[in-house]
Amino acid sequence: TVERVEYDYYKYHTMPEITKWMAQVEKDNPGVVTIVEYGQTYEKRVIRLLKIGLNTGEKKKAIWMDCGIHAREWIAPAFCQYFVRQILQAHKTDPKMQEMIRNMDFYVTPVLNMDGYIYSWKDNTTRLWRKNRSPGPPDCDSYGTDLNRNFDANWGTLGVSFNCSSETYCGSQAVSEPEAQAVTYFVGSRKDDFLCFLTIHSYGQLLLVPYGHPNFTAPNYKELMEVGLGAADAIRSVHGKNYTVGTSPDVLYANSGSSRDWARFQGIPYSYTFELRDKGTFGFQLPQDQIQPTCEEAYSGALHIITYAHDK
Ligand code: ING
Ligand code: ZN
Repeated sequence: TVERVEYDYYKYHTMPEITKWMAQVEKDNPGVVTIVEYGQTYEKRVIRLLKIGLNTGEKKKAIWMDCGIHAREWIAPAFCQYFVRQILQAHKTDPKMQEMIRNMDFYVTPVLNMDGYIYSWKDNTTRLWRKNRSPGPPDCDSYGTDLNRNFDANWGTLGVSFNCSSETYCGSQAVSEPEAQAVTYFVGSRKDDFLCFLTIHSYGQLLLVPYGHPNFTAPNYKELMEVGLGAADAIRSVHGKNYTVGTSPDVLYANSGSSRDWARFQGIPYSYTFELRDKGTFGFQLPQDQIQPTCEEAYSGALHIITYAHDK
């Protein structure tokens, strides 16, 4: 027998380590976890998610979670991995999680922007890379499109740049980027199944609801706020951290082309952006000793939203 080393969920992991971890999770949980390949990055890496759910033969509802759409936000992939471990652990003992995993499939992408994530691990000068790694228009001397400005939701209107070297470059057209295409096709082709669309970022300690464009209001805006405020209460109860809930124009500034807005426009009712710790002390370079508390509180917030959506 081979002795197995425990995976350390309270460290940041490289892309090869995360890919290996995904394969191990699938192997360790037959009948519950399946790896699904649903696209390719610009640099031709296969984009994978973990599908967590029991095959009951019935039509099931679904939960979406993606992490690492922005390369430098390392706490986000760490959270997706923690989230997967927690729901699998809870599934063994907790009747409520057993019920939810019977009724719903959880689709979790630990790292959506794999090219950017790998680039952010390259050296000290690339650690704060945000965008993907596509080369942009022919006359561009920089790289990368902001994937969270590239979705087909009021694309190219507010809080974006058309300068290809900008951090918020929205791309040459809506959904020009293969990573945004992968999410658009996968979720779009099953949009009636999805109850929740949770997209995980850092930093700022925010829970953002649709829409990023001030001319649009979600039909269930009041409910999104109430559920979001409940999630913020749940988060606060774990380690006392305050998360602010609202639309991005209300909380900070307007933006367009986000995956959260796109998902709500598709009819997915509970669509949220999580901005995890902190509020700027360490920013994107959150120390590893904050991974555990950050994940614990965010788990409690995510579960609040997911449980509400399931029970409704
Ligand atoms: N923030 C998100 C971004 O795409 C956002 C969400 C938008 C926050 C607008 C506030 C205002 O920019 C990060 N950190 O990526
Ligand atoms: Zn982000």
